[in-house]
This record gives sequence, C-alpha cells and structure tokens, in this order.
Amino acid sequence: MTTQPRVVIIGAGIVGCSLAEELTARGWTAVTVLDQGPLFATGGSTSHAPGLVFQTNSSKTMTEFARYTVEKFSGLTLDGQWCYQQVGGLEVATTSERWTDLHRKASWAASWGVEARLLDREECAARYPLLDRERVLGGFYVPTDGLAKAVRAAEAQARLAIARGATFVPNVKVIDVEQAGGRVTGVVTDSGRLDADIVVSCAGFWGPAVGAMVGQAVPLLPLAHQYVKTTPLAQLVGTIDEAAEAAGPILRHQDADLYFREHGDRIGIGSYAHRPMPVSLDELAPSANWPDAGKQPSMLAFTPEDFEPSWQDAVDLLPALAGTKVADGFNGIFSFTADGMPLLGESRHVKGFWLAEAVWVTHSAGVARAVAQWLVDGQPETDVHECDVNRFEDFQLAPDYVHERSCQNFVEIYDVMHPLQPMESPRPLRTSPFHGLQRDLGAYFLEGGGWERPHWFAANERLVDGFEIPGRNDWAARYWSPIAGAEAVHTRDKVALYDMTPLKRLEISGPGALGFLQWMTTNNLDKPVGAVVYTLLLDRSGGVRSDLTVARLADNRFQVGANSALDTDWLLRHAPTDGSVHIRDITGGTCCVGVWGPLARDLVQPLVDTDFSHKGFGYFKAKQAYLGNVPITALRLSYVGELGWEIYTSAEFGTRLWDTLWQAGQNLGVIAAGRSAFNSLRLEKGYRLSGVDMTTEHDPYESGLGFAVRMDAGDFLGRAALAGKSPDAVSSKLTALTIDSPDDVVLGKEAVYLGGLPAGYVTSAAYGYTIGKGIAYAWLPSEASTPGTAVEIDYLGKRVAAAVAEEPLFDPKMINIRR
Ligand code: FAD
Ligand code: THG
Repeated sequence: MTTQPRVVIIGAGIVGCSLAEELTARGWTAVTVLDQGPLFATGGSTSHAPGLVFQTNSSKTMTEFARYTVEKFSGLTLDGQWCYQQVGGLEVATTSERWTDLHRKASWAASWGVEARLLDREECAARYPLLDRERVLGGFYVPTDGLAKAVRAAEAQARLAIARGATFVPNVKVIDVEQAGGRVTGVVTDSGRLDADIVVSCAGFWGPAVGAMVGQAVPLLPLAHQYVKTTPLAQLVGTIDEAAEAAGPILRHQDADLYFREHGDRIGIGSYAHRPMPVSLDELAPSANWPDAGKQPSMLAFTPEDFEPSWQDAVDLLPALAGTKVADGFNGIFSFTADGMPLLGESRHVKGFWLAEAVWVTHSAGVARAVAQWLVDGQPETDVHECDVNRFEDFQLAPDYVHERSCQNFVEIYDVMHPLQPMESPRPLRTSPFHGLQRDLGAYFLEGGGWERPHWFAANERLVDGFEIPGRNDWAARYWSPIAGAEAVHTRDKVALYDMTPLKRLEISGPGALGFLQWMTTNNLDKPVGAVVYTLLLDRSGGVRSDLTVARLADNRFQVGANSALDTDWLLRHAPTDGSVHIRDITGGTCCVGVWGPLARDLVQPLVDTDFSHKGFGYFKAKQAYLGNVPITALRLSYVGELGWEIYTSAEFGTRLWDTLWQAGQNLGVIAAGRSAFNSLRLEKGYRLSGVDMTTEHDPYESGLGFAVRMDAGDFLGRAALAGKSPDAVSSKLTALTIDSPDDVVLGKEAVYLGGLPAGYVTSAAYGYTIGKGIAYAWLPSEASTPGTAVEIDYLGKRVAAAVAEEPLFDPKMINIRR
C-alpha cells in the first residue's frame, strides 16, 4: 500500500460524509463515498433526523464525541445557511428520582468538561415559557447544546472533502465486498466494481447487510422511533425566524420518554415511550428511487395508536399543545445496540474492512475524527474501548441476544440507570460450576459479561452483628448489603472463597509464545517456569490497554489472566501467522476459586500434595498440583491483597474443588464472599481496574503502574512512546482519595473539585471496611496529588469533602500478602 490508500466509504449519511472530511483533512484524499440513494438526502436515518444534540452522557468518550460535533458543526455553513444552532438544551425533572439523576448528570458534565448548570423551577420556566411550571422540579441546562441540521452538515462536510479530492457517487448500491488473502481489495456495486485498500461501512442500520458481505458480525438492530410535528402553536406564531427554525432550547422530558424542539411555530416531538418496533431490512423500500416514490426507506408509516399516551404526556408538560394536534408523524428507523454504544473499528478477520455504525448525529463528527485518526495514525486520541466492534463476547453476537438487548436498550434509553443495575434478561447465561452451591448460600447475583456473579451471600448475615458496618445513602445502598462489609472484614481476619471463574483466561503456547508476549507486554516474562508476572498491554502511543498476569506453566506455555474480549482481540490480531503461537480462550472450560485470608495456608496446605509454605511457594509463583482428587493450577497472588491462591481446575472438577475446600475450611470459619467485598478490598490495596481506572488515554506512569514496565528488557509495543516519560514527569495522576463521612459512598464518574473548580473525576470507588473510610480513585492534576490535599466530590448535588491519601491505603509493607 502506498501512503495514499484508496478508501471506499459505503454510505453518505452524516457519518460517511464526516469521515470523508476528516480523512481528506489528514491528507488521505483517495476517498470515494458511495450511496445507494441520492445525495445528500439519501433516504437513510440522517435524512429525517430532527438533529437534537444533547452532549452530556455518562460515558466520557461519548460526551467528547458530542463536544467535538458541536465545535465542528458550529463552524460549518452551507451556502450561508447554518449547520448548528446553539439554542441550548434543557432536561427537566418531574420526579424526585429524576431530579437526583440530573444532579448526577451535572457531575458528569463537570467531569467531562461540558459547561452546564442546574436550574430551579422558575429558571426552567423562564427558559421555556410553555412548561407547566407546577410539574417541573428543576432542570439541567447546557448552553452549548442545540440543533444540528443533519443533511446540511453532511453536505457541507462532503463539499470540503470534494474540494480536497474526494468523490461522492449517488445511486450506487454496494452488493459485495471483495477480499483476497484476508484483506479487502475492492467493492462490487450494481454498476461495476471499484478497487479499494480500505472499505469503511458507514451504512447506518444497513450495517448488518454490508457486514455479511465479508462475514463480519454487526450486532445492531434497526428499530423504528416515532416523531411528530404539531400544527402551529398560537403562542409561537410570528415569534421565530423561519430560517433559524428555533429560538427556544431543545427539551427533554425523560420521565415520559419524550423530547421536543421547535420547527418555526410548530413543535416537534420524539417519543421512546412506545413498544419496541424492530424492523427487518428485507421489508424496506429500495433507496435508489425514493425521491420518485416519495418515501424514504428509513421512514415507515406513522402508527397513531402508539403515540396516543405520549401526546397526553406532552400536553401535560406543555399545556399550550392542547390547542394543536399532530399534523404529521412518522416512524423513523435507526440503529440500536446491546449496550447502547456505537460499533467502530476494523474487522479482525478481514483487514481493511472498517465499521462506523450505530452512531447518532450528536456523536457523528467525534466518531468520524476518532475513526480517521485510527486509520491514519493507527489509533484514536480518545479512548474507544466502549465502542470497539470487537468488544463483544461470542455469545453477545447471537441474533437472539442482539435482538432482545437492543429492544431493551430502546425501552431503557431515558431510564435512570444505576451503575450496578444488571440486565434482567436473558439470564442466566454463563454460570460457574459453583453456581448451585452459591445459590444454596443465598447468593445475591448480578450479571457481568454474561456471568452470574455473587455480590454477597445471605448465609453470611450472621457475621454482620460482629462488625460496625456503616449505613449509606439510598442511591449507594442499591445493589448493596451490609453483609458485603462483613465478608470483607472476615477475609482480612480469617479466610474466604471467591469465585474467580469469570476472570478471562487465555492459554498462549507454542515455540513463539515467549517472544510474542515479550513484544506485546511491558514487563520481562523471560523467567523460569513457575513464575507469574504482572504486565501491561500498551498501544503504540504508550497508553494502557490492559493489565495482565502471565504465568509461565512450561517453557512454551503461558496462562494469561486478562480483562476482556478486547484483550483477546488485540493479541490475536498481533499474533504471528506462521503457526508458532497458539492463543486459546480457556475461560469457559475452566473455573477458579480465590482462597484468600490469613488462614488460607492452614486451609490449603493439608489438602495438597506439595509444599505451599512461603518458602516453597513464593509470592507471584505458580504450581501445578493435586488438591485432594483434583488436578489444579495454583497462582499465589491476590487481587484482594491477602495471603492465598487462585486455584484453577477444569470445569468438570469445579464442584469437587469447592466441596473439598469448603469442608476442610469449616473449622477455620471459611466463608464464601462476593464481588462487593472484593471491590472494596482491591481498592484498599490500590489495585487498578483496567478500562475503568486507566484506559489508553493514560500511560503507565500516570496510572501508577510504572513498576510493571521494564524499559531495559528489550523492545515492546508502545515502548518508544514511553521514552523520556517517568513517574516524576506526569501532568495528571490516578490518585487515591479518602472520604470521612461513611454515608457518602460515591460510585464513580463524579467530578472532583479543587479550590472550588472542577479538576478531575472519580474512576472507581467503594467503602473501605478495614480502613473505616470511603475510597475514591480519581484522575487529578499531579500538583493536586500531594497527600493531605483537600478536595470535594460533586455527588448527588452535594459537595463531599475528601482528601488525597498515600497509597496503598492498606498493608503498604505487603506483610499480609507475603507471609
Ligand atoms: P444513515 O444516515 O442511515 O446513512 C447510511 C447510508 O448508507 C444511507 O444513506 C444508505 O443509503 C447508505 N447505504 C446503506 N447500505 C448501502 C449499500 N449497500 N450501498 C450503498 N449505500 C448504502 N440522532 C441525533 O443525534 N439527534 C436526534 O435528535 C435524532 N433524532 C432522530 C429521530 C428519528 C425519528 C430517527 C429515526 C433518528 C434520529 N437520530 C437522531 C438518529 C440519527 O438519525 C442516526 O443515528 C444517524 O443519522 C445515523 O447516521 P448514519 O450516517 O450512520 O446513517
Ligand atoms: N488475577 C489474575 N489475572 C488478572 C487479574 C487477577 N488479570 C487481570 C487483572 N486481574 C489484573 N490486575 C491485577 C492487579 C494487581 C495485581 C494482580 C492483578 C497484583 N499486584 C501486586 C501489586 O501491585 O502489588 C503485585 C505486582 C507485582 O508484583 O508485579 O497482585 O485478579 N490471575
């Protein structure tokens, strides 16, 4: 490939047009954009999007995408006409639960750098006079939110791209994507073929059909969503400039699943209150002739009965609407995904085949910039792990799963969501061999990665009396029990069993395994058989993609403890293709119990056929042994920071392993403990959670993980980018905070204020039961990371006092773990 790859973009909606602009701006000008429909009202979702842009999102990444869209569209015009109208965005609360949630949203805005403020009832009414002020408890207002003129913005960006050499071709349908030797080579259309080095599918909800051309799963579901315009509203007639379209802010009434904008003197109303209406691609009208047929393929006939309850809700909020009626409406189609996030990135199976789908107008330019950086520079600046199309586990690609979860995502789109709230269905999907035993102990299960994971056990209720477990505020008390506190303390006092089966495990073997892992990770893995090493996967810029434990079980065989499907994907796509390295996900066929606590050795040693003493089995070492009748692999390490082992066996021995440990542990007071205790214990020890505490936006030194980088042990991916960096030369730092008031257990993503100004945000948090304080890890400027520095956390509308603390907060001398 030359420095000028030939890029074919499928789809001239807002995403395809924005991507063409971003690529050509970076000097990639051999760009051809094909669309099955006419330009630029192609008949896709963009053609009818009312263009509301609410920027604030619980995801930092999505918020940044939206911020860039606002910035970019604000600077665009088409023949002198606006592409973005900064009318402001108002989200109102009509329930106290929503009002609290808007306080959380205000904290996210401060965390992610969006200027926003909470308004009282009178201020809401002043901004939006049509509101029934009695109904409104308050609002969240973002002055830079507003309206995108989607088709105009698409065309304006296309013109910039065309001026730099890009070509846009209407009325051409891509019917196949050609490949050879695992790479795309071109596309076949209904009017001929075209060479391509890179094909980017920006086909919106048609994505699955395009993906199918190369066998790439595109787990999205097209769903219809209702949008109506009213007849003119007397109060607005003559007040709004025709060309401006709107004067008042865009409005959300999430308690009724509604949003509103002005169209001159009419009001546009969008509703998510109706039943999910999935659409099959086969049923849609062809795009090419829609202007003649007068019907966009992405617009279905309005079903008025579905809108009726919403109309009443709309009139209740805006009483003046009673004087109007629905003038016209439609059921418009766009993409939903299982987790509400877009699908971005390159196929692992077909090099050069990229996706940018399930993207709203709101995030379009930010997504396009990230994908352009990814293509041109090798990776985006913004962390995109939540959006990577390769993030899914295999089971999450099942059509049934995609269908059910995407429909549910539609239902929940405006719901107040607790960070721990699990999906309710389909469940259970993945159960460890200990599941039945855990149920017998009264496990309270939450779901993660499809796994049923006990958060605490009712059987441990009796332990609560013995400890002072402080209560907490209602929000933090959801999906929580004081039992978790008792389990945590019991782990530090005695011994507990933790089900570690959901921990992702890979076996990496073959003559090239060591060399491959040495190149892929930061630490030195060339250690004797039996060594375990904590190490990092970095990207090319030195950002932390993940942290791993690597156990050398034989010269050419390693067991890798990983974090997610993206780790597997990253390793697979970098693995040599000559057969010298084999990578196998062994999570499903194996299981793991963490046996941790000061009595762990008393429990395990009598059961095993080999020396588990501190001398005989040192910290961060691995052994293969027998525990009673069960063949095991034991790793001496502990994410909870106590003496003990992760004990692995194959799935069929799971119940035997648990039973053996359980019975032998009775006289030692062994308990089963859950993830709620686990999370508290790991934060007391300062162990980071990849993807939450640190992402590719942070280098190892900023993340406090410099100890896992061996600059002197040969080259590795990302090493060059670390040259000259050190723990002393960082501008921001992952910092431990403690909170004295036990009631204020923060949950993550809250803004941290320094001297009254937003200075950073919380990543993970928990109450530390053994240290008797709340814990929050936060990204802060390094000058604010001196222990003792006073900060405030913006939590549910309150400023909670916190202080920077020396870490780790528990057992800094590693006495407990190394005995
Ligand atoms: P599209 O605009 O659908 O573009 C995809 C293009 O690919 C189409 O032009 C299609 O013709 C082309 N294509 C597909 N397959 C092929 C092929 N085989 N060959 C050639 N061309 C092909 N978002 C917001 O941010 N704010 C809102 O207020 C908002 N309101 C909405 C209201 C409604 C009623 C609906 C339905 C959606 C709304 N959305 C909103 C969502 C938004 O419209 C979409 O997410 C966005 O427009 C998707 O853009 P896109 O470029 O990915 O897809
Ligand atoms: N167990 C195993 N693999 C894993 C995890 C695990 N892989 C993914 C994730 N969890 C990795 N995270 C950590 C974080 C900290 C430690 C282990 C895994 C840890 N750190 C010690 C410390 O920082 O003091 C030791 C580090 C060292 O000696 O290099 O134990 O839970 N199997």
